[in-house]
Amino acid sequence: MTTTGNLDALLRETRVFPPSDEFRAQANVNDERIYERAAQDPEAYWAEQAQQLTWFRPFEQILEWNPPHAKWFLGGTLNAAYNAVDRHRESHRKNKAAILWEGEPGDSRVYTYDMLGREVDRAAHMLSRLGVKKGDRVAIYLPMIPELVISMLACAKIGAIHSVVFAGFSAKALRERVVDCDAKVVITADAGHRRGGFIPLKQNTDEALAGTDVRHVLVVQRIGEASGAEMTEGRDVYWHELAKQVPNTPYPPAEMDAEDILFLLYTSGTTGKPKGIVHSTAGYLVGANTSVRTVFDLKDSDVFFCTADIGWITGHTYVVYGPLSAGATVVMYEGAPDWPHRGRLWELVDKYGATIFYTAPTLIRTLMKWGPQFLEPYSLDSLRLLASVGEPINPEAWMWFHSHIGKGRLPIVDTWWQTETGCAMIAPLPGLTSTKPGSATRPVPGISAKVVDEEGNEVEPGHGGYLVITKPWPSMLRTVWGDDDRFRNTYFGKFPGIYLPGDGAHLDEDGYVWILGRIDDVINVSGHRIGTMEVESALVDHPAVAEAAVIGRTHEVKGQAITAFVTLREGVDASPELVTELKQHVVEKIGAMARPEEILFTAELPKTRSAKIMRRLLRDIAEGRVVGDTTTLADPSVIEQLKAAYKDSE
Ligand code: 7RM
Repeated sequence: MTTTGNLDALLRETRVFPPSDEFRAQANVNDERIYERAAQDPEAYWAEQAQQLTWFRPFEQILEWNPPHAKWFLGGTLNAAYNAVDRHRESHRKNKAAILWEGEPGDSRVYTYDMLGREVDRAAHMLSRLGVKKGDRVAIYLPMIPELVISMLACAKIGAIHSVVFAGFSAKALRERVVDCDAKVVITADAGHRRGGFIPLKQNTDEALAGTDVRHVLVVQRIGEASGAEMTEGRDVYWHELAKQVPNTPYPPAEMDAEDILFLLYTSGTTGKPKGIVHSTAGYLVGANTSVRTVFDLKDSDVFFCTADIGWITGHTYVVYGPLSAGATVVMYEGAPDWPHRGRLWELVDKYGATIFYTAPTLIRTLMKWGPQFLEPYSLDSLRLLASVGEPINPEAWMWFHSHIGKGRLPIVDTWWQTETGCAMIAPLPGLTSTKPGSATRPVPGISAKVVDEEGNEVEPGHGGYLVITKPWPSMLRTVWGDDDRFRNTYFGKFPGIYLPGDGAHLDEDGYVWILGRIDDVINVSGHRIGTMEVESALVDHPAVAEAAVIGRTHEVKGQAITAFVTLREGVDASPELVTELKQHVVEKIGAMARPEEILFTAELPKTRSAKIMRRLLRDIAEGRVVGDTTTLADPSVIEQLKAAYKDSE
């Protein structure tokens, strides 16, 4: 397996940061024996954690494992919205802030648990009025506004399955996701704010839905007339208008089976078609709830600020289900981190007194690029814990986060996990674990992660291999929507009964895990996973393009940037205009985050004899390395041509 060129530098990292006595003393978890206890009997550990939820009917069996299919908490019934909101309305938290929301233009709203609960009830009545029933799919294509959370919880309350589609996705991407899960209703906004401009969400939705079976579109008015949104009679209805037509009464929570599906979330794979990752109600919620209490040390007094968009799994778990199920207060921000100024996030930390701040390495690298002077006006004194997710955090970025945001005193939890795992899997426990900049440290209690070689044998400390999870865990994906074979092959095909995340990892001498990135071709741009095939398909869709290969190359800020190698059809001439047009085409087909950083025209692509494109060689070229093994290459002269083309482009 290839590893990144940074590995040697990474492993020279010798700094170790033990928890402070002060942090340790107050931590939710500060007894080392938790690891051993959980390892000896993981089922008992998870059953104990499950007691933190409110069950309508207690479960009778903890686990049924028919690899690769797991069922957790069998016989139990519950409701996710009841656990995230209503149970707090019946407690001392009734009038506690659940959501502190800030809009991009600076408008703000506060929802207490009681207020949030009333909105969720109203939205559940609205969806029900639109014909949504238990088990139906509802696609949610909204910006980071409170109605996004309300919509998700309203689905959960009814027992409908939500499928949130990131508002940065294009009409085509939305259509594909809506069609795949056969959504009955789509919830969107007239438009969304983005850096002072608008994202035409309703217009995209109209384009996406042409010819589909979607019955209704529920439209939140975020912008108003300036959005230019048009309503289709009989299909579309404004949220605020329907809200007036439904009863202002509690909506009874659907009694869901532990294994009923809570949501789908589409994620890029190595083939063009995104996978609808299926999450269960109880297992997912137990995972989310446990991890906020253990990894994030969440207390009743905390204000949790996770900067991820809810369109990604991090937002699902750490803006919505984790902190709300634990009765915390969350900060939710609609806009870009540098809009209208570079201090925006720190202004929000101070304004709302955020205590836990969770972000991605790409943001930290951007902050590093800007330099620390924009932090000067802010105290950041409310913060007590920092966290990172989405890609490997390089030690320099870790140290910058530690010194400039953490003022040298806050713990940092680097959390490795995936859409498929539901919650953090490899991460420190901040009251116990000594951290090393760049390492996610070790598996959390109840998770058995290992690093294995090609044959599936555990590697010795000091070696690398495939990261695997050897035992089922509550918040694991249950299947891929409509494609159980794909679930089986992708995740359990290599080592039977053992989950393969698709990341490479190195185990150091202390048994700490260092994640090396994807072993397949999925590209990670600023924490957004993008499949090479998705981008290639979008390029080839353009009439000028014959063939395309895209790769992720190391990028200082985004983690990875997309380089596309394109072969044009005969008779088409390469030009700077065409480069612009192709980039725009990808944006239209997939979304702005998939825009290639550079496009190189080439007469040939390097291919194996069985005609598979060798992306590994393209990565070598794009990163200026000595080109690796070319023995399987059909036409070795291609490499020289490509190198010349790449040089010309610089
Ligand atoms: C939560 C999330 C998953 C992929 C995963 C890794 C990479 C995520 C870390 C990380 C190193 C981390 N879900 N990844 N977290 N790599 N250290 N702390 O990002 O489904 O969108 O992506 O992201 O490659 O497989 S995801």
